[in-house]
Amino acid sequence: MSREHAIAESTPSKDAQERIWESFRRWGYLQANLDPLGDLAPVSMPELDIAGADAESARRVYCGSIGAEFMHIADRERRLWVQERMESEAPEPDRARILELLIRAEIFEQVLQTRYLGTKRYSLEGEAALLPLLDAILNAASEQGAEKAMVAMSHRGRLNVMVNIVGRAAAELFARFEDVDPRSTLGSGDVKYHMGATGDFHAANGRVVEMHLVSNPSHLEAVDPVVMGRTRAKQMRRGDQGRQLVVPIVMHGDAAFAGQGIWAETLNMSGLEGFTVGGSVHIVVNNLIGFTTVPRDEVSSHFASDLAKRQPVPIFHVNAEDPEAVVRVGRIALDYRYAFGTPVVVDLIGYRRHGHSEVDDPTITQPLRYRKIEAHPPIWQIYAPNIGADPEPIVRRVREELDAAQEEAKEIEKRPMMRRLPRYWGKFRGGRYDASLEVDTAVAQESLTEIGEALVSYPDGFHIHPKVKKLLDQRLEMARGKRAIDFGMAEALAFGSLLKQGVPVRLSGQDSRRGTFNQRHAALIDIENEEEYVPLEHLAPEEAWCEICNSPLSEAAVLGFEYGFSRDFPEALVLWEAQFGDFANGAQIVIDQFIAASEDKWNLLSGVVLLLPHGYEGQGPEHSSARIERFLQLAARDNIQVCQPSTAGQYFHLLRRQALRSWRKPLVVFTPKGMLRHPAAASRLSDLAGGRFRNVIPDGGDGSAERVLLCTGKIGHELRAERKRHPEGAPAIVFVEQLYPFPDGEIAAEMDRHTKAREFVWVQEEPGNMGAHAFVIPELERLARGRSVLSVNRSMSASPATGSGKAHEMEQKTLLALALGT
Ligand SMILES: Cc1ncc(C[n+]2csc(CCOP(=O)(O)OP(=O)(O)O)c2C)c(N)n1
Repeated sequence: MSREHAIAESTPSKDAQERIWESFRRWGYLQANLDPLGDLAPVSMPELDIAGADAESARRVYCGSIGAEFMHIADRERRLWVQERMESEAPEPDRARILELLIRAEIFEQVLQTRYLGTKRYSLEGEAALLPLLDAILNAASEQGAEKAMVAMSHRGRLNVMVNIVGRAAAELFARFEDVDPRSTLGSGDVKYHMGATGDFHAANGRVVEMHLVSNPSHLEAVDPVVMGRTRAKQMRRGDQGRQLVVPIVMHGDAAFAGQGIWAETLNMSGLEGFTVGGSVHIVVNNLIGFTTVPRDEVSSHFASDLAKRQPVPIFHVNAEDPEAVVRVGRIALDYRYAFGTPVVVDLIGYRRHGHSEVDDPTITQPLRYRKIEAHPPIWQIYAPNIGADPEPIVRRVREELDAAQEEAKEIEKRPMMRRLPRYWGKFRGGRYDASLEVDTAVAQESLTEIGEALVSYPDGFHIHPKVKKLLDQRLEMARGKRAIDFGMAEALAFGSLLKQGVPVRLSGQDSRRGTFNQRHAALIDIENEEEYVPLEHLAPEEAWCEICNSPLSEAAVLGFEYGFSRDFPEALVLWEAQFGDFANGAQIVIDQFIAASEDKWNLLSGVVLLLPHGYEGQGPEHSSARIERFLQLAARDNIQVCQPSTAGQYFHLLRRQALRSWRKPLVVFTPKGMLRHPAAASRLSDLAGGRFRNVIPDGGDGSAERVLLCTGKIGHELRAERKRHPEGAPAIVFVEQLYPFPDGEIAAEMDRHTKAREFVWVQEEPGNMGAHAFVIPELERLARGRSVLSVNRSMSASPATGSGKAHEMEQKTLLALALGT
């Protein structure tokens, strides 16, 4: 071998050096030392079987306690940013602070364990480094100018975080371990590890970051879109700087992160204009177990965090037993969020010292791992000698503090912890309905015409689609009272009039800008250049803001987001639209756990509106029913409103009522499909210029009918049309426009008015086991005072509707014939 050759081998060329480093940047995380217990074995990577000084340097950076996954990010600037941070010297950590937090985390759990033996607390032990991690993230956030952190997390370590990071008093928490006076909470409230909390985080720079830990249900990850919606609302309240000022931080379990689809849906929304919050920080509190299930049964890939790689999001795996690395990663993650406005993931790999909860014995399912864990000391006992510190005085001090807090807890009144609403909720209220809430929802005819004219206008030179032009021409006639108003126009006038009154409007749903049924056309599209013009945004200089967004093809996350948004923008009309009402069941967790129950569980209000296209039109099992029965089953104590407006005018008043009343209750609206433009459902301009939403609309008769048909929605129009063909002894028809809160006074009055009526018949298109039947019949029987109550419906069925158009028609005919006795 020549001398030159030997030199070339011992000092690789720049290119060769670069190739070595590139290998470690790309694959190093797979061989990093990430698991304190060594169960997550490094992956064998031939690409990293390299010797030499460069390889050793690169290995130190990329295969130590931090495994950085970032080479899947296409944007070079972002890769270089991570590379630069990884390859530069780690800043000097505040070791005393780290030790203090590690001790606080562990001693807090130990005190709970000894004082409240047998109570579930979902200990953080084994992942105590979460506290220094959050501390580092929040300190960095404060330096970036954050004044508020919206924090979401599930059960694991929640109580610990509440006290040691969010800033709630330990005494207050201990008081709740003693449970509450049961008389104060019968039928409501929630367990302590689901409740939200607010507090202050005092950053090292002397500033305060307001902490808002969001209330959440047991359903793992369901809170993800909610916290994003809430963050977006809080950011919008703060104007242009909102994304800098409010930062979301979300913690996930490893099993939930890998398994729950709603999180994947939420992540997909992160870069969309209508939904972005300018990036979020995610922490997988990865104890390599989910209840009793080990990683090989919970995730198909090496890391539970792999889902995040669907997007150009960096993932930092870090060994939870190297707290200095943890703190370093926290800072990098937070800074990345601020630099690029995308999500970022920290995968904090530790273990779970006890069972899933403390009453669970994990040695039954993982005997070997738990033998290891039992012999493993708590992290502070490892870290303190490493940094040459004596932990005992700190341990003693923390114990004394907690002992004092427990004494104090005995004096605290044991009432359920219900949330107090922020100041912007001052004008609004929840609770039971009362008539004094009603407001005028009519809009003067001239104003409607003026708004209507603006709604059909677009800039000079805008190339409008001929079909849209025709629709706008029709809308102009509607605005001028020369044509009956259809649902699309009624909605546009409701939105437009609210915006002019200063009420913001936000609507999202699949294809909602145009409208699934071609009925909305909120955005006009120039056919030459696809530029968009939204007339609702150009009504008047001082109008409120308006966002009408096409959503991604998700129900759970989008509805969760809008629910969250509504929670922090009560003065706005916030709507979510399902493509067809059936699809709302994809969001059932959000409906059950947040929309129906959050006032009851947490005293948290929302005025979110669900628009659910509903009606039997022969389109098959999945495009017919928005499952009225499900919403009515969820209804109790005036928790939601369930309505089906049968005319455009009713829809107009209903939307305005929702925004203008001070009562903030979720509103479920069954909206029409085929009836959207049907003359029978159209209204006059004067219907919008006068009156208000009517819960009950009697149709026909002077009170002399012998039969009274009660119904809701489209079937009422069909009954009317059929009745016209058979006028002999025709029954009266009563449209029930609001199903919940059930308008019993108005229905009773209508029943009483029909003194000759022998029977009252509930008529519905849905099978007998669906629709409003089960809810309405007992109510009608109660009000009928002995007169007979019957029903006409499709026969009981497992699926909502037939797949055959012809069968549908036959069924519908039979239904009408039975109802009308023809
Ligand atoms: C949607 C949902 N399914 C099931 C459960 C029941 N459950 C509660 S915790 C848990 C395990 C969670 O494991 P992981 O996400 O890894 O968090 P860890 O408890 O280990 O911190 C399960 C299955 C739940 N709460 N939510």
